[in-house]
Amino acid sequence: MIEPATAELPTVAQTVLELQTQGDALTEIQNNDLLYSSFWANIALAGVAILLFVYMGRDVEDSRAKLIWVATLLVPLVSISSYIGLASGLTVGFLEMPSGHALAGEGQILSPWGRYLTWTFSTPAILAALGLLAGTDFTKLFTAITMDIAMCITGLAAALTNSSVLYRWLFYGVSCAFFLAVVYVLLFEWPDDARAAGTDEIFGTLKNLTVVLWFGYPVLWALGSEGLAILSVGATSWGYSGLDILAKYVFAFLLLRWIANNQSVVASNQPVIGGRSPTDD
Ligand code: RET
Repeated sequence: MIEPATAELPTVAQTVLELQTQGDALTEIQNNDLLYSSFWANIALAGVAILLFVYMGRDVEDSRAKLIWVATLLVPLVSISSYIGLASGLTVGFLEMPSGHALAGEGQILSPWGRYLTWTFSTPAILAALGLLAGTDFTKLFTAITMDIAMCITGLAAALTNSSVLYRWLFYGVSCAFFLAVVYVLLFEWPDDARAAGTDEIFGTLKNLTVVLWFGYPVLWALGSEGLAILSVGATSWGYSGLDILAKYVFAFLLLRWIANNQSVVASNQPVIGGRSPTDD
């Protein structure tokens, strides 16, 4: 009795799934030179960065300096995993865009959603390194990191929502609000902490680099294939890969070089957990 219904189901499911297998994603990625190179440039760079950063940290002895080094090393480690996920098709899907979106009615649009997911791990590592460098307290570190994770998850939601264009932008707006909370901590809370910790010079450089580059991501989202689709899927992907190269590898290199030469400065600060010491006041 139920046979006719169940017999029909696989046909429908198959039709949907056939368009969405990892193999199809891989073929589409490999056929798009711009997209494929944007992934592989980062895999190669992350590999080189991991080796270089391990080497640069070889003489770091102090436990506080080591913690900053591990947080920084996590950035290319997460990145290489993230980009292998994208290049292989594992974390790439196809979406029909809702009406009102520039790509509505153009069939299945490739969505590299794995990016937003893996930022959930890489961006907290960047903020942990920066917060530890500034010698901030647990409350501010917790605030920055949780707001940042919320930004990434709601960014992922914005990219994957395809019921309505309005809801895509609503998630985008919520993600931007979380982002502003992160920017607030970076611009108005941590500089004072860094001054007290004696790390203000390097912190200032890294803070400026971070704030300027991080603003590029929401702008790119809005202009790219997920948003207004002024840029193609491949161009959007290269945009993110370019920002990633500067925001991750240049950032991490500058930080590690400084840490390797100034261990005693960070070592003299009190641990983040447990708040500030009386000497900080
Ligand atoms: C999205 C879209 C929604 C609005 C905002 C975004 C911000 C993303 C940022 C990403 C930073 C990523 C980095 C990755 C390094 O591994 C999600 C694009 C505000 C700021 C630095």
